[in-house]
Amino acid sequence: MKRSTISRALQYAALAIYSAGILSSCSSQTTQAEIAEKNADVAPKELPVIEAELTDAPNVPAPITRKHAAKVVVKLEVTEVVKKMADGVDYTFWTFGGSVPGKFIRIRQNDEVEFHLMNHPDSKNPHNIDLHAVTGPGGGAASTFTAPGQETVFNFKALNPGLYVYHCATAPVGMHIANGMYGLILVEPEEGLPKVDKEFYVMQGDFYTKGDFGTPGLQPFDMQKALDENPSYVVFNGSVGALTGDNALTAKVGDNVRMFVGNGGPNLISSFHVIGEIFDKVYAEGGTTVNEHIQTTLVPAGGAAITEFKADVPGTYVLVDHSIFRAFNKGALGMLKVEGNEDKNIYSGQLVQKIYQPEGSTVQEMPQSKAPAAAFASNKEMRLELGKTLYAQNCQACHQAEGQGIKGAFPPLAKSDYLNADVNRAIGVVAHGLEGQIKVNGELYNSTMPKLKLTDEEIANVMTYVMNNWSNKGGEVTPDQVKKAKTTYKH
Ligand code: HEC
Ligand SMILES: [Cu+2]
Repeated sequence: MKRSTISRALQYAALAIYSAGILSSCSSQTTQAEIAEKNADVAPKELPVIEAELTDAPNVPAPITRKHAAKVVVKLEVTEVVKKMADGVDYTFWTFGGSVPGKFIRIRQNDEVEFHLMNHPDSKNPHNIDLHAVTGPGGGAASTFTAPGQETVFNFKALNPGLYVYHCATAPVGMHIANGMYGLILVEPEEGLPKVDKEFYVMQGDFYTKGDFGTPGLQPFDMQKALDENPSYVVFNGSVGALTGDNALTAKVGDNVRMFVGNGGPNLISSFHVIGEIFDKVYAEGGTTVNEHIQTTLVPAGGAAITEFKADVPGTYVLVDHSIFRAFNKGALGMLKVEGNEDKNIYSGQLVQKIYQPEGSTVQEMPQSKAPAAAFASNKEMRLELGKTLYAQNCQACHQAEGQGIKGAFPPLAKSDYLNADVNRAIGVVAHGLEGQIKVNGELYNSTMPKLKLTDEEIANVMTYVMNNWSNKGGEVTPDQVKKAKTTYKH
């Protein structure tokens, strides 16, 4: 606040000097451009014209280094595309630029933007855009109603710095947003943002599908669930797993990491948190107020925040909406993998590990699975098919989409030596739950696997699926085998 007031005062002073004819041969181009800017009413302005670099999440365009305003041309194309929502689950997303969230737009305060909205000829619906960075009716929506195969253009001046959401505002607005029509536009302050080592684009959204979480196939939009604000999916960057496993964000120890975090909604408010980190800085609500030492920051629907922290120690840091069922059961989970040297002063790792078992400790129970009871497999092919869905619904939240697990918390099922050494013992684990220490692929786990109320048939299907994926040893598990294994491995 203070800095920009000072810089503005300096500009006005420069302007006064310029007008008085004292500063006749101004040496810096920057100052001249800024003066031309402030002098807009008097002299016609000649801003340099630049085409904006647009990026797909999690990438962010390069920081702006120019010290003057520009005329920035933004060309954004709307497409309606079928893409992955989760493994085996597809959805028809409506997008600004081909993916969810829409392209990241980066401009500078006082830039003049010439905004082009193109709607692909193959689209089935008209669309428009409301940019929260725009001062004017509808944030641009009033000027950009665009039918398939059409293009509209309007200009705006970026008066306020900050991180802003943009979204479609065509009726039914809720449905356009629910289908993924949102993204972020950053208006850098004139003095720029402090330099950091890594910048990422992360945007949350809630999705409403006819089938519940994990139900395979192309899923249609469910208006009733949207009205009830009861999403089947809550995800970062448009799909379950968009930021996990091979798609995880990466950084090195010592990096200052900045995340531009947005929330498209349409309904939910995000309690954005990174497990194992503290935000050194949060630009609250994407504005200029900086809060320090924040654990969880609230990102409203249609709002944003800029978070920053230094990656002090290596490890996998998990991005979540801390409304935690959304993270572990609806997809709102991402990862930042930090590589580099340990610092035992900051984090020691486990120092002690021993049995603590007071009386009466029991294995937890989980509610009944939602798999259709009628599903019955008569051969291995069907088992694999049904098992895949059962896995997505009952196991994936912990053991992860590719069975890779989460180090230190959930053991891998992929290439698991524990599993492959004795399938019947593993069936016992699925049937009865498990607590106490086990070693999987050289790593110790001492946690609790809940008892899942699955039928023998369901266990046979899910175990067949697990055994035939991720480099496990294959084979078919039958309900009869489950029945026997359950009694052999009872604890
Ligand atoms: C709530 C989290 C959770 C869910 C859901 C879950 N597991 Fe586990 N699972 C665990 C944990 C934790 C362990 C290790 C338990 C321990 O440390 O004693 C484990 C252990 C296992 C093991 C033995 C270790 C290994 O890696 O081979 C198998 C096999 C297994 N789970 C299969 C499944 C299957 C199949 C499902 C779904 C039907 C499932 N689990 C659902 C948390 C879970
Ligand atoms: Cu739209």
